[in-house]
Amino acid sequence: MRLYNLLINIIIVSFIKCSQNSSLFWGTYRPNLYFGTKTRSQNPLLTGLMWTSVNNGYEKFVQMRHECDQNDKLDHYAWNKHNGRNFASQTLKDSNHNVQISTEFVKSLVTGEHGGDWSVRISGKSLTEEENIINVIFYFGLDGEGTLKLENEPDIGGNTGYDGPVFFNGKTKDLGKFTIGVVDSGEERDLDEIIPTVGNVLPKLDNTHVLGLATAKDEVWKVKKQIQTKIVENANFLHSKKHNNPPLVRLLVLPNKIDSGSKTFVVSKTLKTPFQFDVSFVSESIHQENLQDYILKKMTGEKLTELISKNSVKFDERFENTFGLQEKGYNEEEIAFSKTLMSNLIGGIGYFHGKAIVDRGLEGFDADEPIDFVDDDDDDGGEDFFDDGGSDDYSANRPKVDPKEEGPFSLFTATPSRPFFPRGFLWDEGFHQLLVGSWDNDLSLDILKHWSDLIDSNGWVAREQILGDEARSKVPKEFQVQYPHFANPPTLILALKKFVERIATTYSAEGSSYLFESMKVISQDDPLYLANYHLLDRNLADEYLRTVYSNFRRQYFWFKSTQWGDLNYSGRSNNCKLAFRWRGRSDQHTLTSGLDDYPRASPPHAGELHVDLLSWVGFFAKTLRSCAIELGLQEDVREYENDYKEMLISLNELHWDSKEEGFFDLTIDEVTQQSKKIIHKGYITIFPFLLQLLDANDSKLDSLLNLIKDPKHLWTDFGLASLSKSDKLFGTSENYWRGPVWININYLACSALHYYSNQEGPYRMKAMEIYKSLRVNVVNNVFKVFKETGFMWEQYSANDGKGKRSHPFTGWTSLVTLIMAEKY
Ligand code: 6A9
Repeated sequence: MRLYNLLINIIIVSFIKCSQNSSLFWGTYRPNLYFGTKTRSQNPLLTGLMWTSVNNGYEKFVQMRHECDQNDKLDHYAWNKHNGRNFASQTLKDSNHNVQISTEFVKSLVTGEHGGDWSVRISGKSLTEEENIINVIFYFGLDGEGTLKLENEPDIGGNTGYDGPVFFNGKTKDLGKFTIGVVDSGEERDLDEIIPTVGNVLPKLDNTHVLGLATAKDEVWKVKKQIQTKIVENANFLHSKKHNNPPLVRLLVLPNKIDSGSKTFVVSKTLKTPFQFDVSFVSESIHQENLQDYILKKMTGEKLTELISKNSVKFDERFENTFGLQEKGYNEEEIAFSKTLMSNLIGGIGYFHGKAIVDRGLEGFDADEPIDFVDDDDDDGGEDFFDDGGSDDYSANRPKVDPKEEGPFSLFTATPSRPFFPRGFLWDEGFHQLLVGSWDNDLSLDILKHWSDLIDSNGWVAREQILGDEARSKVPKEFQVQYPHFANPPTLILALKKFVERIATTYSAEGSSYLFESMKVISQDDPLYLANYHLLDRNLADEYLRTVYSNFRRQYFWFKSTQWGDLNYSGRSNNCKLAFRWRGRSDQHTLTSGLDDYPRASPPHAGELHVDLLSWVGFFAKTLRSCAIELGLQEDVREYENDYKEMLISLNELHWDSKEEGFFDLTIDEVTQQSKKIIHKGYITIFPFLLQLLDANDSKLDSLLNLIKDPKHLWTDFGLASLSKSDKLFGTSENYWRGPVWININYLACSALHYYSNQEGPYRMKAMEIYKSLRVNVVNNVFKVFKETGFMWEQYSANDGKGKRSHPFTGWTSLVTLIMAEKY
């Protein structure tokens, strides 16, 4: 009998598991595009959106929007709501083409095996009184095996196009059989009436035009060029027929030609504002009825309007239940802003598959001597971080250059910035998952699992995940190679820590009743249910934890065995056993630390010790300890406790300076050969505080609080500055981490201040006061700049609070939502 129950349980669990995964099969996983979807599979079906205006001349026409690009100068583009599973709505304001586009995506979670059905509504309106004519293109392509076919009678002439909806059917291993429909749902177009035509050879503008291309595997992402070429060729061809100089609008139309063996279909519409049409994908596996009917009756038009508004209301309710911003007194505009922050982090999630480039030529070499990058000292003080091309040159004695392809690997991850860095970054991701996980536990676990699978057998994981050609196309050659002896802060354990805390709250007396009660009233395909799946059974939670734990443990030992610091220099405390040094430094940069140009010892020295790295590894030990407790691994617990104790000793004895009252890096003086501190007050000075490694009674906490709240040092009206305003290097050179305010570190500061203001101790009230004003400063400034510019930014000026560098930067800047909600 028990065996029977067990069996049933296994079947149920694996069934739910399957729908759990399949609810993440489809998504807006091409964050580098203004809009695009993708399946999480190795032969994905990709879709994408493009638009341009056609009545403003040829020069404007060729500025066709596709990939997010700062040079497009969109006034604004952002997801207003995105729940990560089945609903996403975005607005894109493009005054250069005088149009505002909306993309509203809805997915059914009645999933079957192939990820369910979805629809996206594309709509547009003019930004002025005048109406406008926009060419909108939607394409879908198979990257790999499978077939795709147009179901409408083909347009033999090539220029008439299709009146009414167009349908395609296809079949792949991962998707089974499916149908795609493109259906008008807005007003009639009437363009053929208002735009003069001469002769009947010219394309009908009220019709939809379809091009089929035989794209090769992994080439669908390059399709824009081909499309543009085809349109221009067609325009030239039509023009050559000399129809009394018809207007450009009549000529710039996609030809209706279908290559044999087409893998990509491009659907083009010339539309008068306001316009609206729907694209829908339905999977045969979950339907009995005719799929075209199903698309027309259930997935588009009024039905879709209903689905969108229902999901939108649900999103709002869940957002308030999760973050309680209304209850905290925020107004509607502030709450909408905060939804935008979170939605863009989630809308920045992508799925990447492909090879990485790794140079293992140096592995094992760096036993005692650093093989450091050498700067070519051409610091020109320019704004552009990437100007400093010299920082990646190796010194002449570099033993071997041996970059090789590895993989393919698959990575599901959020991204820091859609136009600039649409790929995974190790230490950014840990910050991202703080917010993702507080919204959707299981989405975060899925991402964390992908990253933990990338930790190699030595315990290393590359800082930048540049997987496949599409991702690589955005990265200059000299930045593509990853090195297996270079680190990056192990922030993924921030996410792991949060998961362990969620397990603890769920299984505490109040927590469990709350979660389980709320789960009872919703169906099992509700996004909220799927979001909490692994928390509904402690065994399942622990099973997950166990799989990732062993990988992170390996990463922990990798840090200890490769990033150790040399304690055998004179003038260093003999009480100390553990200290650390970032490998891969150059004179001006420590890219590995994540705080790229924060001033360190110059020139670099093999005897350096880095306080931020020691803090990270200490935090790592502390977090793995709590994982090991949850998993009942006593020996591991003791091991982390011993390490942690040693690391605290090193922090205090090596890095603390009682005169300067802060924690600092150490190096070896070239002349005296003595150990000395590198005094640059800033983020590094307060790292043990940021990661909550200090005891609440420690007077060092008081010193650091004084440094933080001092306007001559870190305090600004916009958040904490990365480098003290009194430091001689403040604001100098690239000025990347030499002053500007970064939100990830300000989140850590808020979190630590909140923690210390809730701990008994002499500095409690002081921490509380600072906390309150820091929180208000950070939130108000990011909000203000968002209102003024329409964007979230990579960093904010310490002088005037203005947004700086990449934008939209929707990675860790989105942590402002957690600061508003006071979720730490
Ligand atoms: C080089 C240039 C289009 C720099 O957010 C990602 C990282 C952070 O992890 C790091 O702490 N950013 C911060 O100092 C951006 C780094 C991007 C490097 C990409 C290729 C491509 O130019």
